[in-house]
Amino acid sequence: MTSLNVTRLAEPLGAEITGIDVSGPVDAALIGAITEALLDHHVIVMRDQTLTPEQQVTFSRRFGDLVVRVSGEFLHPEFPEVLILSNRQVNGQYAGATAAFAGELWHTDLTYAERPSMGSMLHALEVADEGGDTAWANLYLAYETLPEETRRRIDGLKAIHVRDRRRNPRGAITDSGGIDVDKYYSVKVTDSVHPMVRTHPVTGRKSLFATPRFAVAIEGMDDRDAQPLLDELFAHQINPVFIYQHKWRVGDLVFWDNRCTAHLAVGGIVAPGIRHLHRTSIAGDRPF
Ligand SMILES: O=C(O)CCC(=O)C(=O)O
Repeated sequence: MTSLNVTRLAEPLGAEITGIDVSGPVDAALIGAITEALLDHHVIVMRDQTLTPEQQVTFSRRFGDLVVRVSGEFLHPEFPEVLILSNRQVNGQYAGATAAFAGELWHTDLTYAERPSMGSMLHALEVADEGGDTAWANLYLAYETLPEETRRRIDGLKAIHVRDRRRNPRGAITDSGGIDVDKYYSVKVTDSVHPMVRTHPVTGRKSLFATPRFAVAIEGMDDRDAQPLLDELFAHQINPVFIYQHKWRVGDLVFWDNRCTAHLAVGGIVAPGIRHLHRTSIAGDRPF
């Protein structure tokens, strides 16, 4: 078994891996060790990587098929599996998705899909001196620390997950960065219904599975009851004791497990800081 140099970064989740290079051929033993670190720490930061978009796609594919986002905006022209996140402006247009389209609300990736992402990777090509952190929350802990009565209340309930922020009471876009929001959401995507308590398909642990970005309602429950319950769960899941906040370094390749975490683009990039990242997302199973 390949052993990795893994150092925990925070109590609730997050670990750093040094001394590996995933740009070229990666053997099955190393993939196995990275998978084990992901299951143990939920967010892993592989330091000092230099990956072309093609190399990131090749490495990400070792963990499953990749998901291409349904709207064409912000996709890499040669490798559409790569979503570009950037605050750089070229001819008055952003060179990639800004936080309004990638992360300014707490979320778990692609839960509006029937089979949400199992995990995603972000590779930092440029980072700002100040601001632009990403925060992750451990949703196993969020579930386990709910009052017993709330746990009992949500066990068996299902939330309705919606891509279109215009249909989300918590989702108003305040700064679209010049993107036509109506056009962006004109791609029709069927809503998905997922259990609010999810069992991780590998570890068997239960986690809270609803975030403010995508979960807008509870199946079969009147909004007068559902919205306060969602508010309570959303407030609970971002207790600082569940969170690791990552300050990016150039070369970081962060891989997180979407089956037990939520994350947020914290924002606050101080001009003239430029933050430019490439993201890939790996297909997952139907939550149960
Ligand atoms: O930009 C960030 O910090 C987070 C991006 C994000 O939420 C995502 O890629 O899903």
